[in-house]
Amino acid sequence: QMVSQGWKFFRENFYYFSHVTKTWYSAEQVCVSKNSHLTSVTSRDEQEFLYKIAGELPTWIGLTKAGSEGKWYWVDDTPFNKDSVRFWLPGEPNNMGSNEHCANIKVPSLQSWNDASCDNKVLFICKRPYVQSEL
Ligand code: 2F8
Ligand code: CA
Repeated sequence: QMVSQGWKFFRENFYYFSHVTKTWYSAEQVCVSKNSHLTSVTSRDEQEFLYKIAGELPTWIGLTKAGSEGKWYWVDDTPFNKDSVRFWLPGEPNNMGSNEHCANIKVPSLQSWNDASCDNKVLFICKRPYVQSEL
């Protein structure tokens, strides 16, 4: 039934690289409609896989801020804490204009994350776990 059409497999997960631009939340809604979430990034290898496919165009990932303290968290509920890998561009996150609460992969390099306005429309990446029996 080809449930993985259009998805790329990498280390136990499938990834969907959009060809359309969306705000961060609309992108997450698209991912949820596909039984997934905007991608988390939990290793250097995963970050390398993602930025190489994203290329030169800014691409939302599933990192956003919550609460009065504005703490960063992964929308797929992957823990984001002191032990977590992070791949911010030098000088980021800078919360420019006090209105940058969502993260994207901005450039094709290991350190490539930028915080930007969640209302910006850019490409996005969904991620869902591989479940036994599909491929
Ligand atoms: O120089 C870094 C700075 O570049 C842009 O602002 C000029 C980015 N804005 C957007 O991506 C919308 C800032 O987030 C970034 O910090
Ligand atoms: Ca920024």
